[in-house]
Amino acid sequence: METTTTEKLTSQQAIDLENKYGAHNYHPLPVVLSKGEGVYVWDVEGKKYYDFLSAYSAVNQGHSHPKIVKALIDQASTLALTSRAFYNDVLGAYEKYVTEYFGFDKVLPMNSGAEAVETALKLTRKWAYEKKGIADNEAKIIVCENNFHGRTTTIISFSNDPDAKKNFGPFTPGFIKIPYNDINALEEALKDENVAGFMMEPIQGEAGVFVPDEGYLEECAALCKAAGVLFVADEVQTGIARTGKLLAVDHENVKPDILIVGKAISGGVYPVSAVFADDHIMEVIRPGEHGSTFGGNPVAAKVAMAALEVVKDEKLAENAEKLGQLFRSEINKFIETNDLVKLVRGKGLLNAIVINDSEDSSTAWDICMKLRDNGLLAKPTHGNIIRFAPPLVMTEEQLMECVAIITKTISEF
Ligand code: IF1
Repeated sequence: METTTTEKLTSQQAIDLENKYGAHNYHPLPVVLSKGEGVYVWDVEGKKYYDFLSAYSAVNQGHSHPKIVKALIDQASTLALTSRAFYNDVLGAYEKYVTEYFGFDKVLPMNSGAEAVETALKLTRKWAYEKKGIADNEAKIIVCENNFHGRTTTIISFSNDPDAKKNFGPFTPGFIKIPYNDINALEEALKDENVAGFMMEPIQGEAGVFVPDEGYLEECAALCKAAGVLFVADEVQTGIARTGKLLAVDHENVKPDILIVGKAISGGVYPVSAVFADDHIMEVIRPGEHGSTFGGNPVAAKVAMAALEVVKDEKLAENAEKLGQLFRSEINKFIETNDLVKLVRGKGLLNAIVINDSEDSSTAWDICMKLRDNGLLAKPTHGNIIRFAPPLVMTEEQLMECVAIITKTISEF
């Protein structure tokens, strides 16, 4: 099949190209997208869909938000990349804007979520040696079972997902795993003098949108403070208004010692991530000790400022809170009439339903295939759990239409 990259591809041609020339590191739902705008995406045949995945919560502001795309085009046409070997006229302004926006003294700009998580781990360890006085190479970081923090070798070292770690060893030592949402387990683990930090997701996304008990975050923060251990919140997926507040920790008035954000900080227009901390922590990183070619580049900086302005201007957190309540109440009504859905859970517009079938059944996948036919795109996280996370710009009318599509589709099973 001779296909130049310019002529219009059919869906099958596009799939065949990916299959032949791309690593098979994903198993995508068979739909080939070619356009995105707001809450909608279109496939190459022109069929329109509601996007209920939002690129794993990276396009909270809606696909290709005009204000964010304009920031990208304007800066890319002016000065795209200087590296940090030199200063530029954008980075400092961005660092001021974004540290005030999230309430921290300093930011260390990176690109992907995993890079920001790795940065936070290195920062936590360095702080432990230089400020807490833990013996060299003895620092330990507590993490939660069923975590997802990215795909680098160190990060999968503390994963318990066999698919994420099989045959990628040897692994990085220095991590202690405890059950999620178990404050006693954290209290116990904190007795180890060599603990430097506790890193967690305020809601476990990939595990299946597990929302911890009310007060869990506050108790974690208090125990870490009492133990002289850094509380590290990974808000790569839960941040940027997704759960009905700017950050998921804001539901409990908790300020982590280190905050990690990614994904929607750029509105899905450009890879941007960031690590925030106050001076007494961030000062342990000195010139030449950490960095990245694209970290904090002028395009990333302008795009992120535009994306964060949209969050405030369009009141996305408030909208996510309101529509999330509506979504869960509508699905709960449906659950009373249908035994295929066990429950719905989540916060704001980060929700998931659990299908009443075995973990290894294909029911969740089959439902997502039917949802696709009915004009809504979603994908199972694990086994029998389907995540529902539309862009936060959705209207109540659009949400109700999506609830109708979801309930009608499941009723037909
Ligand atoms: C995939 C989902 C998975 C994250 C949290 C760090 C990262 C992520 C809490 C790393 C990334 C993405 C990765 C993507 C699927 C998606 C995901 F939960 F969001 F659905 F896998 F868990 N911390 N999550 O959720 O950020 O390096 O990807 O920018 O790997 O398939 P990244």
